[in-house]
Amino acid sequence: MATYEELQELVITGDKEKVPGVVNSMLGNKNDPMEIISKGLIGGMDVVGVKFKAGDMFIPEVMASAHALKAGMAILKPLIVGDDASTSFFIGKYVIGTVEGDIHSIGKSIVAMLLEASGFQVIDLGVDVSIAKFLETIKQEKPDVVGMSALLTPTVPRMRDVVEALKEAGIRDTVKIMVGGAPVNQDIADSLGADCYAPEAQSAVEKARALIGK
Ligand code: B1M
Repeated sequence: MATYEELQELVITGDKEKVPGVVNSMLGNKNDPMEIISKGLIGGMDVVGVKFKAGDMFIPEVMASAHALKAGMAILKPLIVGDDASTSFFIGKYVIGTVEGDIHSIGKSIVAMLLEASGFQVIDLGVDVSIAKFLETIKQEKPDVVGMSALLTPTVPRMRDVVEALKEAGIRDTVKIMVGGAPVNQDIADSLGADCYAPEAQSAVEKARALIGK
């Protein structure tokens, strides 16, 4: 029987060919899709992070791990989100992106996926999103919440730039602002002028719902 440890190992070794088979076998064994994500896929990525920091893994290997994780997510996402978002009733609109200068996508995409699963209409701007792009999208789409992700310490100040740009445009109070990502914490979120900080994906959903009173 496939185990979470086995799946973690495939993420760590970047084996994107074998990941779908193991994920499908776990689903066949009635493992919960969210647990497969958190214990298997993210569990493996956590080990990758430790090895990368220690200099035991390098960028091409980390990329391979990211691809392996995505191969698993491709199977699991429809089970969590459903594949016909168009007919769902949205509880609110959420614009999300990774800030300028930062191309880390995995955590942001997981947050986006869970928000969608929870009933939000999510507009995912992707990575390396400029201040102008956030501003323009917020003006056009009038979301209830805008979420910014940063994984690099030097890109965290871009979140403040977006908050300042919203103030300058006179629309700061029309949207709630959530921030997250490994180098962010509650104190930083407060100092940036965000409405909310979420340390991981599930709390991002709970806090987003609270921000819009749902
Ligand atoms: Co990069 N990287 N990376 N990397 N990378 C980190 C972030 C780093 C901590 C590694 C390390 O040194 N230990 C370090 C940053 C140090 C710092 O500044 N604090 C780092 C570095 C330095 C770099 C480069 C500069 C390396 C180089 O080129 N020398 C470079 C930067 C490129 C750039 O962005 N301009 C770089 C590149 C890459 C890859 C491209 C190889 C790859 C990204 C692939 C991709 O995303 N498509 C990569 C990866 C994979 C990592 C690590 C190993 C894993 C990140 C990840 O995906 N984690 C990472 C080490 C680590 O984090 N331990 C590292 C899994 C993911 C599920 O977690 O993203 O934290 P996370 O998301 C969580 C929460 O943070 C939260 O919820 C998510 C799910 O629970 N969350 C939010 C995230 N966003 C949120 C938003 C919210 C709310 C919650 O509201 C809006």
